[in-house]
Amino acid sequence: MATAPQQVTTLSQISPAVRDWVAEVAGHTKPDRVHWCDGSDEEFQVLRQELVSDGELLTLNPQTHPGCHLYRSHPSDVARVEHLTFVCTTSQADAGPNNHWLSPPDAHRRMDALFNGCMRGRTLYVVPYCMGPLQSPSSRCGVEITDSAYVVLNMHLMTRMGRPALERIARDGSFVKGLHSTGDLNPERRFIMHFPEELSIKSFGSGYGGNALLGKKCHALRIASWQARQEGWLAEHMLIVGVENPAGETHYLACAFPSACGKTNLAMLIPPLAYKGWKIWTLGDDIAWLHPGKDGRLWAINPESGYFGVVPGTNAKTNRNAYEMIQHDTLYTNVALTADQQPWWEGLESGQPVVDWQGRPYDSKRGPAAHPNARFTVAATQNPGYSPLAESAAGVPISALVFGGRRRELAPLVYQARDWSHGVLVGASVASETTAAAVGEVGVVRRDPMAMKPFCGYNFADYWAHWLSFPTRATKLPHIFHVNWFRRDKAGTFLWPGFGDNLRVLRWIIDRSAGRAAANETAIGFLPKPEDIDVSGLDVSLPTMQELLAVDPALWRQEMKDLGEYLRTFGARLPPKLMEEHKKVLERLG
Ligand code: SAT
Ligand code: MN
Repeated sequence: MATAPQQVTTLSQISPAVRDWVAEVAGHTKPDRVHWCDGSDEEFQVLRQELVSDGELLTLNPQTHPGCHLYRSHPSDVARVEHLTFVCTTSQADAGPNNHWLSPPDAHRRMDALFNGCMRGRTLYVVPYCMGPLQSPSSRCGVEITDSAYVVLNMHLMTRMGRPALERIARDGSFVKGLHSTGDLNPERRFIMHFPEELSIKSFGSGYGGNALLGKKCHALRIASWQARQEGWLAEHMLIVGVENPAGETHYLACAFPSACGKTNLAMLIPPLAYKGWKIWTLGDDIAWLHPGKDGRLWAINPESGYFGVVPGTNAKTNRNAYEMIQHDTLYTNVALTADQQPWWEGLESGQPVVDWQGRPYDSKRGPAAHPNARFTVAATQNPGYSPLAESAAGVPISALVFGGRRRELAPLVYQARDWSHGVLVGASVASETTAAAVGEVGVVRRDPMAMKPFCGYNFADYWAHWLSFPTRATKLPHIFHVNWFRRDKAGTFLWPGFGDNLRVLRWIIDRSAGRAAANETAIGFLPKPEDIDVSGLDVSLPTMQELLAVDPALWRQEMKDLGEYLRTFGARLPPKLMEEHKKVLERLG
């Protein structure tokens, strides 16, 4: 195991800035050992075996689930903690009302006290990583220092981690510094702090997902969104999917939905049986970095190389590819177990839970067997629909951007914004029922503009102004759409089947983008007529389609009023153009 960087690569390939920073952190946190990760499979296996020997990881049934392991996080540490997540900019206004804020000196003081000596008795792992294909000019590197081997295993699967990243950092000259310790997991001593002006992150007291895998939400969204604004691109909470029709024409869509609203399922969609010859190519399931290309289009890369997906609900019917992908070489977090050590979760549709996610004998009175935010971590290459273009340095050209939320009422199945500026308003208006992905009440509708509420590393008002600037940066911008798979009737039943059948809606979106589908012009944008969405073979009646595609002016006036109130909380920094778009919709509603 590499205890010094020159055991990973030659001295000339090591950035002195990385070496000095690691030495400084080690001096402060006082680990017993330092391990520089080379990113090799051997390293992954050794670390995994160490965790198994320590009892931190459980080997799952090797006959049914070869290479699969279960990790149980602390019961108080099972989701992102938005109330403990801060953006620390010199001026509070730069962080905006959408972020918790502390001044950088205050935040550093608080975090440095927590980190002081916190790695005594532990190993400090140095994890150099690259977000995006190693050869892509759009990619950005970082180094995460962590005292959790579980985090290292996740970073190995989720990012391009190890020697090549360390070497690229020496060439790039800059990198994001991410310092992480699980500390004592005391929720009172848990903070996730971002310093976008310094390109650094400090995270203490959690070992879970977006709190601890610093390449993901902390770097690839919060810090990257800040950098993207300065450099003229976009870092978004979007899946990237390619849809190939039977004629062999492929369109790439980037779609933003809040956490746990089906991004992984949409990115890995299985076409309905009647859709012979249609193919779905997954580029990414969570994050997209979008750059204006020389040809005037927006080009997307996925900064990640793995999936950290919600397990409950995954089965051969809802997402066959995801289900098959997680039968081997998968790291499970917080699922239940069957009597023969197979992973089990609600919605699996076979087997019986015997041990719950906390390791206790399963008792239905205590709630679900698997935690509702139980996750799988898996390399993206295990997905049968993984697009070879996910490794392309240039990324893929985007035909349409799609926003959506989880809303039982109001938002129709699909509508198209009138133009880019109106599309920015549509994105800013996204609202969704909260899910188990973050600590807090579940099922409450809240504004989640562009699905970035928990992830935008700066003031939303400036973010919308940045979005509105894109017509000056790119001449062939994609069309913008809004979808809602989650409409329900009065009895609470879903009106739309969702999952694979969402392809029927994507098809209309693609045809609109290609200028070959009709639409009704309404006050909120362009909507398909019921007959424009192919429902052949589906048990969805015409009245249901009419309900799914209805725009009720009274309800929408109320929605626009609420949206106006929300937007005005951003005060004087709000771009006037956004309020003009808002006014235009209200006028059209009459
Ligand atoms: O815990 S994560 O932030 O990585 C997952 C999510 O909330 O999308
Ligand atoms: Mn996400």
